[in-house]
Amino acid sequence: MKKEETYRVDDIQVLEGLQAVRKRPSMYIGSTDARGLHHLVYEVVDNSIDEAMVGYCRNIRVILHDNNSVTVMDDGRGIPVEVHSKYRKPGVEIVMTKLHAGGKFDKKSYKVSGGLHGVGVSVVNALSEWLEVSISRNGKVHSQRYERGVPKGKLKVVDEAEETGTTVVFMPDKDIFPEIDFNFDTISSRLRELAFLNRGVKIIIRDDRSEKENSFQYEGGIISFVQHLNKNKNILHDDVIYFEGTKEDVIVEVALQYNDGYMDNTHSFANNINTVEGGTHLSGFKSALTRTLNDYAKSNSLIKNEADKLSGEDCREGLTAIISVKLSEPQFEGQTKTKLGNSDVKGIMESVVNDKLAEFFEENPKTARAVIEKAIIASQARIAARKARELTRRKTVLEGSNLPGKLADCSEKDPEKCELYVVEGDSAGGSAKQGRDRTFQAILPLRGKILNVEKARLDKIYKNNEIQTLITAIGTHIREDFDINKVRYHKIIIMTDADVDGAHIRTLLLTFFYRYMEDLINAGYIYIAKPPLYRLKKGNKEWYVYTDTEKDEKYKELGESGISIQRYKGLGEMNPTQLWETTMNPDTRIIVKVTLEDAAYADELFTTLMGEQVEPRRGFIQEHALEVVNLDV
Ligand code: 0RA
Repeated sequence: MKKEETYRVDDIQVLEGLQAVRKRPSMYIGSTDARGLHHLVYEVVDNSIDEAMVGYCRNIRVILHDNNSVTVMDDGRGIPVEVHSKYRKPGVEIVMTKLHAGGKFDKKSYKVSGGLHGVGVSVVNALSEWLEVSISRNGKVHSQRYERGVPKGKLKVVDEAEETGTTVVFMPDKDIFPEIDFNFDTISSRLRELAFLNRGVKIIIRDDRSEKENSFQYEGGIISFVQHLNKNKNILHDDVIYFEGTKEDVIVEVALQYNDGYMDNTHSFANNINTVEGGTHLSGFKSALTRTLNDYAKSNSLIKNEADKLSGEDCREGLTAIISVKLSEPQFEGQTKTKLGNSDVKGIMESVVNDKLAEFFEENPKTARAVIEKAIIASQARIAARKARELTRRKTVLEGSNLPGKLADCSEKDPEKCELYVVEGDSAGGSAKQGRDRTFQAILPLRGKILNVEKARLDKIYKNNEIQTLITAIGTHIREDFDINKVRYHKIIIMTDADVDGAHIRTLLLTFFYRYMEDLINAGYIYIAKPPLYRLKKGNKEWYVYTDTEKDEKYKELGESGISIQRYKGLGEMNPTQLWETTMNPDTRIIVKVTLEDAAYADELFTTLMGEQVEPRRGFIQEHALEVVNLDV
């Protein structure tokens, strides 16, 4: 074959590869909604992070531009520009146009390749209206432009360079993504996570649209991460317990610190990917933790007989932990490809934690004692909770699964069509009952504030009336008994007043759902109703408006004179017809789905809002009283 022909064959393959990406983008980035769109940024950043992981890059900068293009810049070695002997093209062009060509030059790097990441920057290229890459390397700046993945001209030298590094600017293709609006907070919180996970790397994000800017750099790495997660909690010991180890080329890092709360706040990562479904690293950690605590407790006579053995849950009550592993060929499994499957990692993690935690306890007996006393109390509470739970379940069996008297149920029985309005107060509950469409809308009025589950153990939660009512009405049970197949409504809508008390009750409810029925949120069944703030009237016409901005706009449109305005302070001020029209009629109402983009952030949020320390909470509630803070994306 002549040279020209091999060239052509390669080019055709490249085009076919990128064409496949454009044809079925979801196969490569999961979806083309906001989530998929944001993965483009993460993919490019991951490449810079890889460069940082092998020790060559210290600074990464992300810029969100006015026109929704994005710049990702790093000071790594620069993508190779040298011509590749087989493909007869500069390395960068291969990286940009061939699927999975990312780590080609560098076998021993811990490539991020889990879930939706690690598909390669060529996928971003294929899905961009245009992309420009500039590389500073070998004393020159080299630059090339692509449109929808196709090179527009060759790689050219455009300047002299003193340093090295890579800059990628891309414009997501509107033919692929219905919305190309990037969310600063979403990207920012992922970048912060990456900065925690990669000690010392400085990551700056700037938003040209809003002039917001954040800079993240943590010399403490995951120690800083744990301190950050515990910052509003009462800690049981001052220093974060930290260890790292490398075995069979797997790097293991663990940081942990106990607080006086009741939740397990452990987050696991593999190659910087948040393994929300857990996996072998997490199970290795859990079993080593349980074993080490029990061994220490036994040998120091803190527990006497086999029956008092601490369970895994006892050992993790009030625990905040980050476990992070880096390995060269991670296997990601599970529904969302966020479960680490490599079986050897369990033993590696276990032996690192067994050895080093036991050693730490021997050297720090005060901390060991505080941790184990906490676990012993947890174990006693667990036994009490089991009794309470058995009582609740027996009651359900004896009395049949009687629905609570306060619930005004709907007549439809297919959960998919049914909605449950959880309403603040009896008076609004009364209006909602009269105003609703009873075929598919059920109403559950809640009296006063519900129990703050952040500050109560399971046994108390089982005994609380409002919570029992909620559990029975929804039908799924909670925690280990939770069964999503028993859900009675596919829309559970929280309807509270648009004031600070309403925001508080809403947060109490969200905290309960997050801590005890998290899969309802994951399934997308939890919503928040947005009642109007005002009713405007001019002549015999009237309008409901939902925000102050909307109100101002309406005023401009109508002129100031002759308008009467009513501000709704509470749902109770609306009569049943108004409540139906504004907040319950599916054709006109506004409801917002609650999602959990970032579990670590959600935890922080709920701790701040509902946890022990009063001062940060006050600031937070005032700051965010009337919005749901990142939960509704
Ligand atoms: C492969 C090899 C080398 C660097 C990179 C890839 C690299 C890729 C990206 C993507 C964004 N920033 C990046 N920085 C570096 C190094 C080859 C060598 O110099 O030996």
